[in-house]
Amino acid sequence: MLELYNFSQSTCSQKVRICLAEKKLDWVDRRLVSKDRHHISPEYLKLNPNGVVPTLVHDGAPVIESSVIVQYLDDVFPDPRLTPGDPKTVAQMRAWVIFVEQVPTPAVRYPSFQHGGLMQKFQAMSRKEFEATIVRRPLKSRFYRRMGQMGFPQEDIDDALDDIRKTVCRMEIMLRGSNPWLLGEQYTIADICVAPLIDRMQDMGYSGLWEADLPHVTGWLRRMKARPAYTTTFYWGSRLSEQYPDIAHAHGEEIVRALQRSSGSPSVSTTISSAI
Ligand SMILES: N[C@@H](CCC(=O)N[C@@H](CS)C(=O)NCC(=O)O)C(=O)O
Repeated sequence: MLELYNFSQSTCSQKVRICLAEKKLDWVDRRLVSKDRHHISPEYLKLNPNGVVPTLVHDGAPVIESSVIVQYLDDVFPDPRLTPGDPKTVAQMRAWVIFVEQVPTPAVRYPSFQHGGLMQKFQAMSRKEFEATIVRRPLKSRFYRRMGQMGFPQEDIDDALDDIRKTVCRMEIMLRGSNPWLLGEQYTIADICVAPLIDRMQDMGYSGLWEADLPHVTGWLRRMKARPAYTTTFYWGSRLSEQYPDIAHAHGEEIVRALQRSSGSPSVSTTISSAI
């Protein structure tokens, strides 16, 4: 039996849900609610000591870390295969998965918390309640403390958008030529692991980070969204804008600053091999 402990709106959870849907696997949706702190309850911490979602439980055995989970699923349920056959391309895929974990995954959290309605929850708390909540996070206390109850300094948001811009520039290079997917003809874990992050940025009104000058990224996102597994994953309520309709209000100035910063960076002109 497969059980997935997840949040509907968590990008890491969405990554695993896409993979499960692509493989047409039956799974039990153990949906946790962040505001009720299910993910830091003593029972859940026994499954995932990091106090984060997702966690897959396969026949009673927990598997944690979304990138590990999708690779585990591909090992155990190889139909359809989401890993390339050629070891050199597998190495490229793994390098991309690490890049996605290190660069855009943390970056997307900054605007998500700042503009994604999540701040409202923290602003409504007393200082004492806020401290009591964040101190219980095994890995995230520093992130929450930096955010505080009033949000991140603009400099943090600008740095995060710079990292997203670097990501889409790398994707543009990977997609050049006639590649429909990031590693070529085959749709792989490389596509799955970054898709919920780009979807989130679009949902929050940041598609200006790629739409004007990175047409391959725009085409790739369209192809991703056309996949049935994608529609299953993003059921109603799993996008922030569905809960917080005001989220996508103009971020024009932030986007302009990110594009200006990126125009001086070498990312678009580098070759694919140095890009990942
Ligand atoms: N590296 C972990 C990161 C998981 C993660 O940060 N999950 C977020 C949701 S996307 C979470 O559970 N946050 C809980 C919190 O902020 O307290 C993975 O990929 O599974």
